[in-house]
Amino acid sequence: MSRSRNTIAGVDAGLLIKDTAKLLPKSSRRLFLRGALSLGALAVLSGCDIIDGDTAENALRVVSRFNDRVQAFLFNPRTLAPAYPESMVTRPFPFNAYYDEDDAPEIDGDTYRLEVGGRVDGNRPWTLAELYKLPEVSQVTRLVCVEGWSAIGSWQGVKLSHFLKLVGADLTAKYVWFQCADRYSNTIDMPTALHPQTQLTLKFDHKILPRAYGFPIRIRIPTKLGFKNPKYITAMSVQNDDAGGYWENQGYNWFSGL
Ligand SMILES: Nc1nc2c(c(=O)[nH]1)N[C@H]1C(S)=C(S)[C@@H](COP(=O)(O)O)O[C@H]1N2
Ligand SMILES: [Mo]
Repeated sequence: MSRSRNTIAGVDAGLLIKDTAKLLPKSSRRLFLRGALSLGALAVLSGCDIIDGDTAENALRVVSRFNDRVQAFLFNPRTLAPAYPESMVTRPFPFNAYYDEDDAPEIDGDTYRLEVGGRVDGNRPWTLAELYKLPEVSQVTRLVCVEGWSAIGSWQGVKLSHFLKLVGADLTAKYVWFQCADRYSNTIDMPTALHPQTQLTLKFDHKILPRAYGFPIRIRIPTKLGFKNPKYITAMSVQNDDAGGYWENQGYNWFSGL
């Protein structure tokens, strides 16, 4: 892991700067990366009212929020993330979380229920047996982690768009929020939730997800960075307010598209 100077607890400032710089106009991007761009110029670029006296930390947050708006606008709901042949699948698939693999949640599949709530008609818990009966789709796609590694996985499950329609979700709502069995959570925007490759994943390599891979449910979003792919899902909610997420709340760029 790189150990560059942190301005936000738990967040690599170097990575955040590179990320936020991506969508600045080319001319200002170079200046921004050299650290020569003033906070005043940042205020102009971001269209937000930050002035002298504000910390660089706040400026980065503002640019990051600005980028969310730009990225959401640029996001094409039909553009597909690259798919790979099964021969390229990384086995074993690497484990990553904010804790060690030994501390991963242990979930009993027999008593497990997926809570579905918020703006949905069918506000009821789902058993795994019910979920395993839903129409299955498969994808071989790459998971890209901001920490500087990536791996290709073979994922099977239900299209999240299919599941949302099945539970009578309000598809005009802004967000879908996921709660995990650890202290993790994520909020994603509705266009991303409805993207054809966004998957409620139940299997890896056509076998039920092992504990280390996020049993019993993970959400695969190949158009997003790894941290926007929650594992060990226990609840989801369709809603109009942004409930944030584990890393988003610590300053990671909310949209984090690829
Ligand atoms: N519940 C939960 N989901 C999570 C995380 C976590 O700590 N807890 N880490 C995220 C991060 S940062 C990455 S890169 C991927 C890693 O997925 P993997 O363990 O299958 O490689 O899971 C994401 N989803
Ligand atoms: Mo990650």
